[in-house]
Formats: sequence, structure tokens, C-alpha cells
Amino acid sequence: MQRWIIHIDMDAFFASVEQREHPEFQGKPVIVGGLSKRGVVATASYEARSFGIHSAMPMIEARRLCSDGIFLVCDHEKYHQVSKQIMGILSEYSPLVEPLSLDEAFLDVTGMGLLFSSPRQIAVEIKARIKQELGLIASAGVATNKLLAKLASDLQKPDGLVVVPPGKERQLLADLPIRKLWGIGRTGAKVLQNMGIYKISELAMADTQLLIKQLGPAARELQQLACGKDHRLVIPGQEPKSLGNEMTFDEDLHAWEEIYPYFLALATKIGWRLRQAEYSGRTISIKIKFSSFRTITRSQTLALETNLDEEIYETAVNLCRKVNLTEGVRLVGISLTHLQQGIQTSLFTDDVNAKRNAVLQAVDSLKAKFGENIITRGTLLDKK
Ligand code: TTP
Ligand code: MG
Repeated sequence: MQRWIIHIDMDAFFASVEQREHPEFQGKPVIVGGLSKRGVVATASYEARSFGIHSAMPMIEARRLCSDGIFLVCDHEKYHQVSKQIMGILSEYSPLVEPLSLDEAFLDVTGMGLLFSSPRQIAVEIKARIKQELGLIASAGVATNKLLAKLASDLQKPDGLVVVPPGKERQLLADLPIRKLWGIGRTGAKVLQNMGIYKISELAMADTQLLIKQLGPAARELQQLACGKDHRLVIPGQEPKSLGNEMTFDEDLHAWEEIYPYFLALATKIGWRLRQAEYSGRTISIKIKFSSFRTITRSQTLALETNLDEEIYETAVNLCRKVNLTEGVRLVGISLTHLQQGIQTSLFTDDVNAKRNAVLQAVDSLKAKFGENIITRGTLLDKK
């Protein structure tokens, strides 16, 4: 039976959610991201993109390009809620839905032809329901595998719908630059360009042995992808792999005493997000970016998983003790991996954690009622 995969990707996701919530922002350049002096753009509405604004651009530059724009800070909780609603709609069209991020997912709709006239028709219907029920616009790609479906959803954005018929796979790929191919990062692209390979079609036709010499054994699979062949399955219901936050300081910091409160703020935020989602994690990683942009990470795996602010914070501080502060620090981050759903068992292992848990439960119920910012630690008050 012919395999059919749909890739759905929301248009200007964070910005569109904000425009939906504030009708007065419709049709206007909306820029969402970090608003501190050194914040970056998370996304921009298509109106803002026409000024040259894009994701990951320093916010200062975005303000320079579009001084009349509407600049908003990210509201992750809101975007998570909307994301759940989107995934809910998708799950009505296939038991095989694989979310890739908050705003995109693959669906395997192979064999659904019995219920719908065509795979294209499923995509049409999904787009219509997202628009009607959520007031948001999605782009869709429909193809015989994941690689092509993902590329196709990007081709006619915004409000796109591109179907790649069987047999037209290589044609779709031919003129695209190699960076568009899954798994080719900046380094891989450089190696290929040094070999005179710029387009996907050139990679498809290159000498396989030569590619393996330059890129290692993974080159074989890469070349298969370049030919439009991709056998990867849609794996449903994947759990999030990590959860983290980071912040960039307005000015570089030079002493641990100044930096630790920010780790505490991050740990508090992550702990809350974990408990909200009913997750806990075992491996805690810190990230530090120095003035020179040199970036390091350190991690520690705990004996038992946690979602307690204090435990996350203490582990982060412990990890910092192994780091030499030889230059200023511009960014710090914490993330948790090895996540698992459910209650965390370390709560019951010692009195300290049991007490912490009791306090956090009280704090959480306030946050749930009145919003995350209703309560702040005394030590963080001046770090607002
Ligand atoms: P994308 O799907 O890459 O971007 P988008 O939905 O804003 O725009 P489009 O798909 O129409 O090109 O990312 C989804 C969301 O993820 C985006 O709205 C904001 C967030 N994001 C970041 O926070 N930082 C980033 O660097 C990127 C690329 C996205
Ligand atoms: Mg998107």
C-alpha cells in the first residue's frame, strides 16, 4: 500500500497566537521574544518579516528595522495550551501522530483512503478545522515520506498546502540547497560545498565512496535522502526529551554571587513547568555562555528523578563549582533530561525533600490560581 505522511506546521506560531488574542494586532508587525537589552526574536508575524525580521535575530536589531512594531514577551504556558489543542485535532485523523515541537507534527495517514477521498483531502480538512476551532493558520505538506512532507509544508508558507505525488520526489528536491536536507548542519554543508556540492540533486548524483570518505558512514543514508528515499517511521506520542530555560543578562556578570540568583530563578521556573506537566527528570545540565561566546555545559545525573526547585538549584550550583570563572558570563541556562511522567519518588526519601514538597504544593496552588508571577522568592525580589 502507498505510504502517505502529512506534515503540519503552524504559521508564525507564537505571533499568530498573540494576534488571535489581540484583534488589534491583526495585520500588524508583531515580534515575540526576549525583550531584555540582549534578547533575541523567537518569531515574527509575516507582516514583521517583510521588514527583514526573523527568528534568532537580536531584538535590538528588530527594533531598528521596525520601530513601530508590536514587541511582546513569550508566553510559553499559553503556547503550550494551544499546542495541546492542535495535537488534539491532529489525533482525530490518525493514531500515528508524532509531535516534533510545539507547532509541528507528522501524521501517518496511510490507508485512511477508506474514510477520506485522498490524503490531500485530510490535509485540507485539518487546516480548515485548525482555522475554525482555533483561529490559526497551518501549512501542510503531503508526501510519501517524512523528509518530503516536511519540505513540502515549507514551500508555500503561509497558508500553504503542497502535495508531492509519488514519482515526483526527486523533482521536488532537485533545486533545493543541501542545507534543506535533514541532518545537514553548517559543518556538513561546508564539507559538501568544498566538494562542489551545493544542491540536493548534486548530492544525489555524487560518488558514494567519496562522500563516505569525507562525511563518514552516515553519508550513505544522506545520499538516500537526497534521492527522496526516507524510510523513517512516524512514531506516535513521543514524550518531550528535555525541558529547560535560559536567560541572557543585560550586562556580563563576573561573580558567582551575582550569577547564582539567576540559576535559582531558572530552577524555580523549570520546577513549576515540570510539576505542571507532571514530569520529573534525572539529569540536570547547566549551560554557561561567556563574554567571548565560548559556551560550556556540565551535567549531573541524580540517583532519583526530581521536580523540586531547590534540588535543581543545588545541583546547578554544584556543577558551577567545577567551572573556572575566567571571564564575564552573558548567559546561563538549566535543562533537565531523562524525563519521566508521574510523581517523583525522591519526595519520600528524606525529610528535607518532603518538607520542600509540602511548601511547593502550597506555592503551586497559588500559582495555578493567580498566575506564575503571584509569588516570588525573597532572594529574587530585586532580580525581577
Ligand atoms: P517555527 O515553526 O520554526 O516558526 P514559526 O511557526 O514562527 O513560523 P513559520 O513556521 O511560519 O516559518 O517555530 C515555531 C515556534 O517556535 C515559533 O513561533 C517560535 C518558536 N521558536 C523560537 O522560540 N526560536 C527559534 O529560533 C525558532 C526558529 C522558533
Ligand atoms: Mg511554524
